[in-house]
Amino acid sequence: MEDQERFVPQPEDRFTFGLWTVGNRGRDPFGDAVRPTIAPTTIVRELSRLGAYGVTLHDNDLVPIDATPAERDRIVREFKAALDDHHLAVPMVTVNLFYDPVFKDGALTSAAPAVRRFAVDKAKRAMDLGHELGATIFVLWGGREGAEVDAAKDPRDALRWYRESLNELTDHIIRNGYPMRIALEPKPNEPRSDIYLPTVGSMLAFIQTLDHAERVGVNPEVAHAKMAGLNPVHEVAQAIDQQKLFHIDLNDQRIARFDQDLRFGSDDLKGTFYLVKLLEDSGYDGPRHFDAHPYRTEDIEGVWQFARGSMRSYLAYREKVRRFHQDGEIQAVLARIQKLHSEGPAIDGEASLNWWRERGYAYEELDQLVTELLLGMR
Ligand code: GCO
Ligand code: MN
Ligand code: MN
Repeated sequence: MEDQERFVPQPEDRFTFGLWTVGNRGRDPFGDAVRPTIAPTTIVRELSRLGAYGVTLHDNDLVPIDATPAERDRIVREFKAALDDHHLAVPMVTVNLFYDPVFKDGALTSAAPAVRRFAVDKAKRAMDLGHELGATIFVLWGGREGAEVDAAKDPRDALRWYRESLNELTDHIIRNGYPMRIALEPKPNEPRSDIYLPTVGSMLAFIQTLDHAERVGVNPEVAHAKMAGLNPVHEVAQAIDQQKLFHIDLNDQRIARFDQDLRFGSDDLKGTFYLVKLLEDSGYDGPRHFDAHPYRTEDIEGVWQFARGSMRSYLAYREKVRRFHQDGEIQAVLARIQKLHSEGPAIDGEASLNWWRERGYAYEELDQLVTELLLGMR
């Protein structure tokens, strides 16, 4: 295939973007917006033109929190018309439980029953909206579910409220007959000093305590794992191992920084390669969802460059994975390593252990080949 064609995204590649990603206006804690608002229907048109499969949204990315029922219906109708016109899907929706000041000390884990009630009802309405748009995945990111002052709230209470809320949400799905599953998104901190259930592992353990564990999985994010100092590939692998990878947020992040939301694959080449390799080799067939922000330096043109670049990079990494599997030298080293393990001396006491003590594993050779593959030398 021609180089140009090979990296042109197609709907079957299942690339999706949140309305809030390309729509991000570049606000940060130190400065105001640098870009105008882009209408959701414009985002739909542009993403479709660029070859994306779908778009995702928080309830309030589309419908303002104070919209009347009539306004809500009109907005949803116009949005659906744009989706139809441009053949874009909405595989996932989520709920904003972090922006409204009412959530400043948590939504589903607020100690105030009235706040928890409002949060659960808001999430149910977002599920209804999602179902109306055809979404089968509901992401829950508990950005405000955390603490600065542990004296104020017993974390065991917070977990109990979290569990009760989630049980009510799975009941809502089941009672309405929605073909929908929930994907919990862990993050260690930001905006809270510490967020409850900060890693994929903690989420997976918590899910087992829910009434309908089969309906709940995870939505790991590259940046969140790195913020916790973890290896995102290992986090995602554990989710796959438990058949709980319901969705994924792709972006990039430097270790020990604030939440950067960098363009997918733009910083950590080797880490990204292994992540794409894992997704492709495991047969993950869910959306490849980008949750990142264009740099604050960009105008609208830069926003579309960002979207195009995210998808092109995924395809370029995928191509490298293909080459990895086809590269004679890499495969020969792998075969040697495999042979070493299968044909090395079996368990027969000290003699065999000494043999294994002295053995080299050829991982230097393998790693150099991977490095050269990524540097375009192979
Ligand atoms: C973040 C999160 C969010 C969530 C989104 C979907 O760090 O702010 O990654 O972008 O993914 O709210 O629930
Ligand atoms: Mn994030
Ligand atoms: Mn995310």
